[in-house]
Amino acid sequence: MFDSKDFRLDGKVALVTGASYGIGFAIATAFAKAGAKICFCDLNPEKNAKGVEDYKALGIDAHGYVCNVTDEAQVKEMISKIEEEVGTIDILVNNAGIIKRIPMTDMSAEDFRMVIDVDLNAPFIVSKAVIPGMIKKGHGKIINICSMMSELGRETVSAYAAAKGGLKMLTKNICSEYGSYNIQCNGIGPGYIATPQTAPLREIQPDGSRHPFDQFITAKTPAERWGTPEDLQGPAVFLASDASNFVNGHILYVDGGILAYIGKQPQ
Ligand code: NAP
Ligand code: GCO
Repeated sequence: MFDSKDFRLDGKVALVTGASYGIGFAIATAFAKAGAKICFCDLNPEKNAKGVEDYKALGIDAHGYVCNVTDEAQVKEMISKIEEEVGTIDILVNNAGIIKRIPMTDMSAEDFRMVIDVDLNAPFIVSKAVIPGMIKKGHGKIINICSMMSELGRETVSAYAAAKGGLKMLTKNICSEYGSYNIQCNGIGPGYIATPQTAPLREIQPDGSRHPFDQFITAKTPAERWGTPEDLQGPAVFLASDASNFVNGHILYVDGGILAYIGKQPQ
């Protein structure tokens, strides 16, 4: 029987990686409004401390941790601290991510590996660290932040596309391997969202005109605008809540329609 309380997250412990600002901050804020206790981590201690203050300003008592999610020892230490200080994690969002926009033949193998490390290896490392606790609790929700680049390619983003395509398949594999433990692992594939990560693609040009990529994206998006981090809040709460208990291994694209659209015909 449908109950709107199924969309609530009261008492749940959520960890959102990379959430002192941007998409992670918006998702964690929505989880808090739905009743969850919030833990988040970032690399930069100053940004992390500012994140704690920004949550506080919204009335949210968030627990901030400085942790490099590519480092298995640091991740294990953070998960133990969260278990002691807040409780066993019910909801994990693998959100921390980086991009390097470099043509493939100019890109060093080291840069390629760094992107794969943060965008693909880290979700493996953090998921691996929380799944045993979820199995003990008898339930768990993992949300991997994928991308348009889980489906599409474009110039300069070979490492990012390889990582986000891999993350889509890691999502399906976690679902396959741990679905029988009542763990749901789904992905969210944001469209083009206005955050620091995409700021270079929206820079105003020296002649005052909009960046050509900015114009390209609004033309390619049926909604005719960039997404905002807030556009991801409802979908994330849904995938974190009991309302989605039979949704597993799914990638929910939140893209204003980009993936459905062949693009404008030339005038
Ligand atoms: P953002 O503004 O650049 O924020 C990225 C966050 O990840 C920051 O909090 C950063 O922390 C953290 N981070 C990076 N490397 C880390 C590491 N090794 N360990 C811990 N934290 C780390 O990015 P965003 O635009 O909000 O994107 C968030 C996620 O959505 C990413 O996975 C991104 O690929 C994905 N995404 C973004 C878009 C978009 O259009 N913006 C679209 C689709 C998918 P520090 O500041 O401390 O480094
Ligand atoms: C890029 C962008 C993208 C977006 C996003 C799209 O350079 O094309 O940064 O990759 O950030 O992931 O969904």
